[in-house]
Amino acid sequence: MFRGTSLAIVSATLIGLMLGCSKGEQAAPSSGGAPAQSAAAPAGPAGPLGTASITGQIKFLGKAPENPAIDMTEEPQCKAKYTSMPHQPIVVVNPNGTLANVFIYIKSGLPAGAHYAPPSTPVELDQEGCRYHPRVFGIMVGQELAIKNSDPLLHNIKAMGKLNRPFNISQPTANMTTDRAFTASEVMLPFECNVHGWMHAYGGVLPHPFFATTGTDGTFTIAKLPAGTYTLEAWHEQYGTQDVTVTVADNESKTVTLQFGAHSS
Ligand SMILES: [Cu+2]
Repeated sequence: MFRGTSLAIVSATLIGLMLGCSKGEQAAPSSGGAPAQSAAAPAGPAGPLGTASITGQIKFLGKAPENPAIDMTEEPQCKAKYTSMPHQPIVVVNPNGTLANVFIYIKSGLPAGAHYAPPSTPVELDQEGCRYHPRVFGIMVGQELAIKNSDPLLHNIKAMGKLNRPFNISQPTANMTTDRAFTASEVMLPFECNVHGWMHAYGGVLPHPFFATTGTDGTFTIAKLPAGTYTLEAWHEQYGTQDVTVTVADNESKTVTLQFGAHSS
């Protein structure tokens, strides 16, 4: 899955803590005890939500590598959507020096046996301009993934899970949507297009709602956590993973800064 064999030297720093400040931006299932709609959701009491949160930023060290260009000559309808040669969005460094498309999630520390019902809203994975949008995303076990084709041409999406059953779906025309869901946790589950070799996406499938993906400001928020000690993992498709342990109390918000960087050699 990873493109580089040598991972960057990375460091994690706990910068400090801010009290009583929970942004609450993380998508989470309603805490109102809404009934689970998914057949994949096992019966049992709802997993605990809390008042703690972990926020942070993924910083990028060094010089951003140039991403491979995509030759879309064979697909003029996609090529026409770009004013210049598009590149694969593998290493996306934001203007503020942070890294986008990093998936951050609670790897361990939740109460054993805790069950969280997936939200009823699907995650959308769009194929537009012969690229996936988003390239990196999180989804809960049992939550619908709405796979959409916004291009007037054939895409064939292939999910290459090891813990989830692989699938291969042909979408020959525009505005087709196909729904799928996943039965097992898997970080990360790769997707690719059989027609366009440059199309790649990665989904983190989790049994709980405590995950986030960095965007244009490189920040993340994981909210509504029960008090506890957690292992937080950050994943990037080129730079691999790094873990950090964070302890939060009720009503506490801690800030974590992680650093990924281009390896120098
Ligand atoms: Cu395609």
